Amino acid sequence: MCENLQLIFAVFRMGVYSLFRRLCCGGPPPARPTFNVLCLGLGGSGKSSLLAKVSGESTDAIEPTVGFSIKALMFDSCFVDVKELGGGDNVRPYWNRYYGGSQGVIFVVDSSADSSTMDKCLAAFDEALSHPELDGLPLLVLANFQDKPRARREDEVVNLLNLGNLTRPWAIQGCMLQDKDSIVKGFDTYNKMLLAQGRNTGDFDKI
Ligand SMILES: Nc1nc2c(ncn2[C@@H]2O[C@H](COP(=O)(O)OP(=O)(O)OP(=O)(O)O)[C@@H](O)[C@H]2O)c(=O)[nH]1
Ligand SMILES: [Mg+2]
Repeated sequence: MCENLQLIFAVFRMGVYSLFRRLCCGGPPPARPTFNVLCLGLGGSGKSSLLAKVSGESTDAIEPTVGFSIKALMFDSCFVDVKELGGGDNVRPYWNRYYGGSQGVIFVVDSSADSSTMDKCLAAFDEALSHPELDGLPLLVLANFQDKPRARREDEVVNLLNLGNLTRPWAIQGCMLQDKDSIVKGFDTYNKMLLAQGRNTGDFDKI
């Protein structure tokens, strides 16, 4: 019910934005494709919070995601429908049920996690990325919690996740919940990768 309300609100905002562009800019904006993207990461890595921040929503009372949650994000160049899968130990075994139809993957990492949590993160990352349904899809790693004093830098997370060995297109962005620009920067890079890949849902400016 809450997810439906969020979706309706996002579509309404897109409608208002589209109308505003038509009235003020003397013509329709260029058609934008839509991409279906998965958002993965261990429980508490900050997936829901980062997505809420990009959407301009409050991040004050976010609960652990049970099952999955979908957020429609709107950018100048495209729409990105992000399906976040809860990262708790009792939810991760079911992740692969939700992989079908994805055109990209975002993986959120708590860069400040202790080494045993990082091992768990690497195992979840390797298992997800090696699944046939996610084969070759563009990857964005958000190295979150950069506000924490012991947070690993981007290059350290690159090494920990062995990103250099990947054959798919990938990018990494250090970010923190308190700095929306850092999150948007990650999406700016990622949207260019999605557009270059050319695989989208086939929907263009649905509203
Ligand atoms: N200090 C700090 N706290 C953060 C940051 N990102 C998220 N948090 C906090 O981390 C907690 C967990 O965030 P969530 O967004 O629920 O994490 P999640 O990955 O969606 O977790 P699941 O839904 O259980 O998989 C929340 O209390 C957030 O406020 C960050 O960059 N810095
Ligand atoms: Mg969540």
